[in-house]
Amino acid sequence: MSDFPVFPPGFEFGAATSAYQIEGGTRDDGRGPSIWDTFSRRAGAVSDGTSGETACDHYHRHREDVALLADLGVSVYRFSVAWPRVQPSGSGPVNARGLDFYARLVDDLLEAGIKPVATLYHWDLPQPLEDRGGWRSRGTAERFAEYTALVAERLGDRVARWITLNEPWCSAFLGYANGEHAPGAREGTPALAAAHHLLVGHGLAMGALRAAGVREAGISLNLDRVRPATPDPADAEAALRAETQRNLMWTDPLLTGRYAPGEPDTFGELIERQDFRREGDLALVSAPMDFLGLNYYTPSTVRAAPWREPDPARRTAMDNRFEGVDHPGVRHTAMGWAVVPDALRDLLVSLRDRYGALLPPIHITENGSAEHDVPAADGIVHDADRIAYLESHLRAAAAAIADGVDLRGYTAWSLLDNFEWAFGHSRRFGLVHVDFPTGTRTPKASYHWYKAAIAASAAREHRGE
Ligand code: GBH
Repeated sequence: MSDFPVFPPGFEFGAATSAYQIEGGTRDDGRGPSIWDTFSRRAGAVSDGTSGETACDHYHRHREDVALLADLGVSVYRFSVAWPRVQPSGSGPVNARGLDFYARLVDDLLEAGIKPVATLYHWDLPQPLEDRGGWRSRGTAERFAEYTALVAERLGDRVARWITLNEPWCSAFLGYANGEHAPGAREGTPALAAAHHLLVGHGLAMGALRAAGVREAGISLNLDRVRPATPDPADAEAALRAETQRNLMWTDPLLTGRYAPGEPDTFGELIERQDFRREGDLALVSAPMDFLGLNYYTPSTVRAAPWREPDPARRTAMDNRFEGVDHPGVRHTAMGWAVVPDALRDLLVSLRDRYGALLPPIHITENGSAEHDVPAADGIVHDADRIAYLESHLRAAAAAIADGVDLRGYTAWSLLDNFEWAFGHSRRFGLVHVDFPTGTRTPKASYHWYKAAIAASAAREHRGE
């Protein structure tokens, strides 16, 4: 089986999940409500009308899930801590029973020889904080740092690697600009304030992690490989605006301590005031990180779009004169996302080229595909398309390493079919099939493929190749 993608010794293979997408048990042991509990109840917000109320019931079945990870042979597992379990009202004293759950999970992982990687915020903001403005308000960034300190104090001795935020672009723009994610707002300047406060929250949380003695800390960003649809200069400008909104307005402040140069043009008159920015913020935001987490699924091809000036209520921070177009000639996943593994390699190389020595080592913290999975007569999902997706993207990642990119690990999205946000249970990303609502787990063919790829890599390392 020499055909598996080959990585340097020490490369870490893993799998990833997030709290709201798998845990269920949303009312158990004193957990408070999150913005996703509220948003999921809104008519039409989630396409199949489901919510994370039960999800994979991981809150009660985590032992079984750790056993699946152990059998898979991963060396790391990326999960997220639900803030509403730790602080039901988003601030104040800790809810011990909530934190106990993560302590048990971490102990079980360590016992199975799996390194826990904890994400502190994967979109499940406590509802009481949203009621006080959510990420539009700087107070949420401050509360996030307090919550981070509580979690790190309890788990910092056993969790070596920490991720502050997952994909703040999604929290800011899907949450506060186009309303596709919780809390479902469609705003202009407030969405940009949310983006800034997420970065400030990250910086403050980095400080809290350092104070707790954490040595490996970073952030996970969804970065895009952006290409213009045509050679038309208008499309090139549109691509630069997309690049700024998707990538540079995050990576530039985080890695260089400067705001992205094209940002004012990207948002134009949508930024009415910038008084959410304070002196000293950039120093906070650019606190040195030990790694950059990259979530990658698909590239984006964009073209120029007209400035829409209808109803002022519709002037969200998404109306910024570019729009995505299809990427023809390649397979598309069940999300409708184009499968372009070379774009992952190009993205990794472009990060290295833009940031050079300022770029910390990279971990791919999410990559995977939703497919039209149907169990066959033998009960197994024969997901050849997912295997092809994983294999081609792992090869692209290995190629980037050969190009000189310092890439250290890969956590596949996702261990389990789960609650896929606005798509509910209508999209499946798991290596393990989950039957809803029974929760029965059945490894798919891709799980067995990934297990063999990890084993082959370990065997090669053992032989000293
Ligand atoms: C991740 O987000 C999440 O972290 C994870 O929780 C989720 O389950 C997983 O991906 C699968 O969806 O050009 O406007 O169509 C993915 C974030 C960001 C990926 C936007 C697709 C295209 C946006 N997505 N991107 S658009």
